[in-house]
Amino acid sequence: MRLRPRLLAASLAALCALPATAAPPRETADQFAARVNATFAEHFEEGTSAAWLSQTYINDDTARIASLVSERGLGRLNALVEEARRFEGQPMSAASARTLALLKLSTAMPAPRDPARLRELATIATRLDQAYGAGQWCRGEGPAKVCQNIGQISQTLASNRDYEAQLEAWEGWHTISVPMRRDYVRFVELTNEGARAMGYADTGAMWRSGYDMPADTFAAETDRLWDQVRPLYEQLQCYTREKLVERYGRERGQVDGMIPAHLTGNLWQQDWSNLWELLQPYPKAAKLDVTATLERQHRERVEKALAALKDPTPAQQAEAERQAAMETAIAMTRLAESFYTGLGMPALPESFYEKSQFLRPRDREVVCHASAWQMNPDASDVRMKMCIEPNETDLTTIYHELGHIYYYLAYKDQPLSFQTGAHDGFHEAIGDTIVLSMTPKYLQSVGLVGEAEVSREATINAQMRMALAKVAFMPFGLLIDRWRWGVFDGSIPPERYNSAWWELKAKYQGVAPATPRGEDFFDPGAKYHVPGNTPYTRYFLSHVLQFQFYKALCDAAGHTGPLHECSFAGNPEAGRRYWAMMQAGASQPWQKTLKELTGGERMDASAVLEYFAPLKAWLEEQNRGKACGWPAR
Ligand code: X8Z
Ligand code: ZN
Repeated sequence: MRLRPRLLAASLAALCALPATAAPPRETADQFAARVNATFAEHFEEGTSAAWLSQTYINDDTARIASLVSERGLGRLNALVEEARRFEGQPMSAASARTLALLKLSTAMPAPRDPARLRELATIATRLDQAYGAGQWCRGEGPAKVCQNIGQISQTLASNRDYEAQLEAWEGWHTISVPMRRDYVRFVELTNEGARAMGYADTGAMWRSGYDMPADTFAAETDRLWDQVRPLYEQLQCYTREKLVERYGRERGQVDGMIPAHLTGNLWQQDWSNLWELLQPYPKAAKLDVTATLERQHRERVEKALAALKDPTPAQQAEAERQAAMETAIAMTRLAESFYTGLGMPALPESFYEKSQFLRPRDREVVCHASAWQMNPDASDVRMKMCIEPNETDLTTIYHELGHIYYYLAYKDQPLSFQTGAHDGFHEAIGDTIVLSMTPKYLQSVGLVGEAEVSREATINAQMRMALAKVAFMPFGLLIDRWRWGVFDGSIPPERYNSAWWELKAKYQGVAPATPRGEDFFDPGAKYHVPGNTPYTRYFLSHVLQFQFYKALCDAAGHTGPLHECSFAGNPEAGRRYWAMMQAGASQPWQKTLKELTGGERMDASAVLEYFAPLKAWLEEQNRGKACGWPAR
């Protein structure tokens, strides 16, 4: 998350920044901007350390410390924002003006000024975050009680194609958020109070203001981009639905033309890669089973570790398996790192490997949702936090997280207030752009798939593989904040939280629950970014931007031929241009940064459409004669 950690880091640092001392009597605006940066720096590490601990050791003590640090930080931010008003209209450098403009936006959690309500907000936010991290689905009572965590539930959805087993797992995970609802209602009231005190209509309006353009213009931009990609998504939805109908029958394989929520191999229907067996266009052409390779490599490590032990005790056996899991996770991370260093970027500091969390710990609860952290102002301490399993999704997530990490490393010499993405979608797009370069040829070159085959069938297979991750995601990337924008502006009141959620799921994704989901549930809370309060439109934007970045870097690498065939792996010129973009951070409006890389200053999905043109034509052919679409669109 932009880094939700980074964001969090920025906000905490920002906040923690307010010195108790009064401002110098004749401080100029430029001096004030410098003081903002200095106070950010002074309090940066207490914020990141407290947040890191509360996510990697979930308990009441770490919650207390994280809440307290957050409370102080948000209080300091409020004070700085108040002070900044003194400088409105005064002469100052362009950089200072930008620092002051970014100040209010340095948190996603605007806080009330009233100290009691500020404390309440900080406490609720930490509690929601930890509740998600510790979330478990339990059945049975007493000694017969059996619980599953998100990793185990996700594994069922990923690999078990039995209708009932998937439904049970999906419903099971959605029990974890029922108790969050009360806290969330209050959370909304409190952040809205904070947003209004800063001059915004509500928290959603504040979030929409972070894009170097008026908030309303920004909202309209997201509509425009969605209109560009919707026809492609609708073809994919139709094809997938029909395959599910073939597999489960018309009664159970669809709901009013929509895809049943528990049948996509993913808890939130945001990534359909796990349906590969069902959806692969040409089963006989080029195998692209990266997960199978990673699993095999992992099994070999386990066998090797076990072979070294004679008559191991169960404890020794568990230890050997754990060691092998760690080796696998590190090998996957080193592979991702080598893509970046292959572009000419620096190696990760050794401390990254020492301090990151790669596996789910065996002795405590943690937030497993992947994230990347800049722990200190000079980015000498950067970390990743994941619970890595040997599969393709986790591999691409590592490439994604390292995108955040390399952004931190690239902009570390900027003043702290510019040490963030050109906008948050840029931050999310860095690693994903690299994932687009993971073509069958690249995968073969790193030993993850066999001989890369060149044929129309192989192309369509490769395109489908990408589309199940990227195209399937797009409406999901949009709808989370469509829901939150409505929640924050009051058009979705608490008594409609769940029904509005499913209306949006229907409208954008063409996805529906198989069983009734009334207001006794709180299904949005079962998605990390809602209890974690990470804005989500960034991921939608990223899914557009990453194709623009990719195209520009392919051009820089001298690629000719169809866009989807390009990999800029190992190309120093692409690496140089990418790094230069990242170094700018948020020091200038994103439009300028985008122009420097791509030549254009608007976000635009035409590169998405260019990339997927072969698949779109193929899908249209497959869907011919089918009644595509769904009434709730
Ligand atoms: O949250 C993430 C990353 C961390 S920034 C793992 N992503 C979104 C999600 O998982 O919902 C990456 C893609 C979308
Ligand atoms: Zn991310």
